Amino acid sequence: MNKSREFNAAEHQHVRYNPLKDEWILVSPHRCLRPWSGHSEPPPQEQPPDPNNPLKAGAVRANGQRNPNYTSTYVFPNDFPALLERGPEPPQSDHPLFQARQARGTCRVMCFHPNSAVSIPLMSVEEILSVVEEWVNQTKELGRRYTWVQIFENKGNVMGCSNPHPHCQIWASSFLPNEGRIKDRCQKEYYTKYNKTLLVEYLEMEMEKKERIVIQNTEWVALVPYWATWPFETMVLPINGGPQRLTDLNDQQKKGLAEIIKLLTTKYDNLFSCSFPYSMGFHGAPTGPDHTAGDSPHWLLHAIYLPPLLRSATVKKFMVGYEMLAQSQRDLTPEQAAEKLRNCNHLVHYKNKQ
Ligand code: H2U
Repeated sequence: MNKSREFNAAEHQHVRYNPLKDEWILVSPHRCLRPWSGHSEPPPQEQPPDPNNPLKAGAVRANGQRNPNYTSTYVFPNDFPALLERGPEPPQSDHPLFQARQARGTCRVMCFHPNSAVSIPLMSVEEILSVVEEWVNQTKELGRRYTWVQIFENKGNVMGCSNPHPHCQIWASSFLPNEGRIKDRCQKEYYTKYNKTLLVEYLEMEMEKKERIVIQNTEWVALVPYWATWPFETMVLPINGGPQRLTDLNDQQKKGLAEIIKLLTTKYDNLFSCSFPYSMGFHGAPTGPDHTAGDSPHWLLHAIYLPPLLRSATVKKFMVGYEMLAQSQRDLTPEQAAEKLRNCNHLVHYKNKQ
């Protein structure tokens, strides 16, 4: 260990600022000096696909409806939606401690592929491109009516994913949820203060520093954010043109997004030789009748991957005690996580190795 008093981010405890959320995170890299073999443990046993999975092509769902024999992506209304299109308004209170507002919305499930045995990294770029195109269509359609369209994929039991068929969910709401509201405020404040888009400037600096970049192509960069909270958290950012929403993407950006998603998720799976669990999703400028395209120069569209695994396929990071009661904490630095991911094979998936 470097015993000198000079600060070294890879050795010495410090807190880092997340300007997107106005939050701090405690980084404790000295705890990584605990021995870590770095080897991969055997992956958890994967179950064979359930022939009656309700998300499969041709299967009967919980509400008795039969899915068509779809061959690409397929979107259907969630049979157990958390948000409904209509509902009575809650009574208004004039007391600041008892505020309630109306919440309207709709929830959909989007199957990525008819085959239950595949996941995004095992799909072809063309198949992932169909997913990207459907994400854009859904955002376009729902964004006309709703303020926020949240696309998210929960992958793996450990993330509470209830169904192993490759799919994501789309929840569109009449209100700005907390994450979107805080990011909107922080980016707006930054833009007002510096006359620059926070994430455009951040990406420029990251591309110069190159310390936290995991992989890039001509259109996108995947990096571990300086302020990452989850051990192998990444953000995928567009290099060109500053798209604010998924609906701003041109054909090249859509194709590039499909490519980088495949490469990044292949790295993830290869890191611990397992189907890497995560929650991922997109954040872009708010939508709805109040927000017309191009009116949010403080926003840059980005994807976020939040995976819980820490040391192996079976050792996950818990965000519990200190994290729940004080603030997020990590051991591995974002730079170390980026290096590990950079060094992972992204061309051959471990399941396809000879
Ligand atoms: P998760 O795996 O991320 O939980 O998503 C699966 C969703 O699919 C879940 O929200 C829905 C569940 O409500 N679903 C249906 O809408 N119909 C079904 O027949 C099974 C599951």
